[in-house]
Amino acid sequence: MTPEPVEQRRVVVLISGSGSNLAALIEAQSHDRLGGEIVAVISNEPAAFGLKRAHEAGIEAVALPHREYESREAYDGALIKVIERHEPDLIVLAGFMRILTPRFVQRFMGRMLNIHPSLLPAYQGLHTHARALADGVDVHGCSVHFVTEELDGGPVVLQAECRVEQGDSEERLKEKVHAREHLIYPIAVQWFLEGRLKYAAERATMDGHPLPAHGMRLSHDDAEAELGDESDEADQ
Ligand code: NHR
Ligand code: GAR
Repeated sequence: MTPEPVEQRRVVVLISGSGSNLAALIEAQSHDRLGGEIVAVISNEPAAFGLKRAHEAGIEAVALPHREYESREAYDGALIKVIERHEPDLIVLAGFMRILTPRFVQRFMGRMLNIHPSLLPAYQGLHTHARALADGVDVHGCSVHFVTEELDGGPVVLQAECRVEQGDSEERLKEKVHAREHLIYPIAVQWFLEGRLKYAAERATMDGHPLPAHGMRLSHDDAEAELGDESDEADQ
């Protein structure tokens, strides 16, 4: 008997900029560590470098400039149409810089992840590294969370810590956090696509168990051990 062909899980990635997280996801996919296939990359910024990365990887790259729409509602309506053409199982926000309307979020609720450059619930919103430095915190990091209507407020899945060292500049801190983002995002995506990670009753569950409010957390030392002294190739 011929086995049933295995349907690949389908991922659409939304970006606005460099797309280094996208590169980490593409890299994971190329090693069969993503649990699915990136079928399209969409950017609201036509000049985003991430669109080039997608194109070079043979992935459909779509520029959908928000400036050409007269309202957020109109833009999100157009975005929904493009996304639905690709019939995704998961939508991944990877440095996507536009706040999404309630209508958009409701349409894809429970199958949309974001990576945010802080240990949520600390430093929701923008300029997270500068704010962490200004506060003099010892520990900073990043979080993968389900996207809900509440900006950066959806249930957290996975975090990675990063120690803030004396003299760290905003740029240096951003680099350290990026390396951790590139480590944890492909893992969270794989968990979702394998059906282990789910969104249920406004919480994230892993293997059927509700996760704590801050999700699972990779400590600074564990992250360092994982990263070793390999350079972070995705971060260019
Ligand atoms: N949309 C919803 N509904 N919920 C979330 O949790 C979202 C979201 C859209 C994006 C990413 C988020 C982040 O990780 C994200 C999470 C953009 C802004 C913002 O203020 C804030 C948070 C995030 C992304 N954007 C401005 C706006 O008016 C534009 C800023 C710019 O273009 O530079 O949309 O931090
Ligand atoms: C990442 O650090 C991501 O956490 C952050 O933007 C960067 C995108 O980098 N996201 C936000 O700030 C969302 N508001 P990338 O384009 O190289 O992946």
